[in-house]
Amino acid sequence: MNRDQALAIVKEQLTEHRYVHTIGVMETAIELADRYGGDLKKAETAAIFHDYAKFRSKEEMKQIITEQKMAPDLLIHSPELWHAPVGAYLVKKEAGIEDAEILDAIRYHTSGRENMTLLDKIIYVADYIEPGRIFPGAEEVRKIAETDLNQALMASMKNTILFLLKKNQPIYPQTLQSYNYLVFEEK
Ligand code: DGI
Ligand code: FE
Ligand code: FE
Ligand code: FE
Repeated sequence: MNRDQALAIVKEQLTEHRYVHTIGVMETAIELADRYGGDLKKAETAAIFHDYAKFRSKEEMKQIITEQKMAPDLLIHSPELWHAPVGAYLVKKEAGIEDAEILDAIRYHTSGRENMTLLDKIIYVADYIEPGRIFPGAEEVRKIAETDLNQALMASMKNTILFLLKKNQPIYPQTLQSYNYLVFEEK
C-alpha cells in the first residue's frame, strides 16, 4: 500500500481537522525517523493510521475491548484511551496492516508502555509535537526533539500527566508506568 492509498483509507474515518493532524504526525514522524535512524516507511504508515479509530462510538470500542480481551482496566479509565488499542485491532482487520511493530506503535501511542521501541517513541513524540499542536509545552518539546528523542518523550509524557492532574483526571496506570520506566532508564 502506498502513501496515497493509506491516506485515502484514513481520510474516510476522520474529520478534516483530525486528518490535517494526521498529515502533521506523518511528516513529523518521517523527520524523526530520519534523524534517529528509524524505518521511514514504518514511521509513515504508523503515523497515517495512528488515530484510525478516533471516531468510533464508545459502544463499538467497548465491545471490541471486551471481545478481544484487551486490558479490562481500560474500561474504568477515560474513553480517550480506547482509540489506540482499538485502532491497532481495526487497522489490521479493516486496512490489512499486519506489521507487528506498526500495530504496536498505534496500540501504545496514547499510554506509552515500558521499554518502548524506537518506532513507538517516534509516533508518541510526533503525535505530541506535529505543527498543529499549539498547546503550552509543545514548542519546548519540539526543541528537545531536535537533539534527544528520549528526553522529548519524557517531557511529553510529563506534560500529559501534568495536564491530566490539573484537570483532576485519573491517570491510567500504564501511562504512569511508561513515564516511570523512562525516568529509571535515564538515571
Ligand atoms: O488522539 P490524540 O488527541 O492525537 O492524542 P492521544 O491519543 O495521545 O491522546 C488522546 C487523549 O488521551 C488526550 O486528550 C490525553 C488523554 N490521555 C492520555 N493519557 C491518559 C489520558 N487520559 C486519561 N484520563 N488518562 C491517561 O493516562
Ligand atoms: Fe490518538
Ligand atoms: Fe499522544
Ligand atoms: Fe493523534
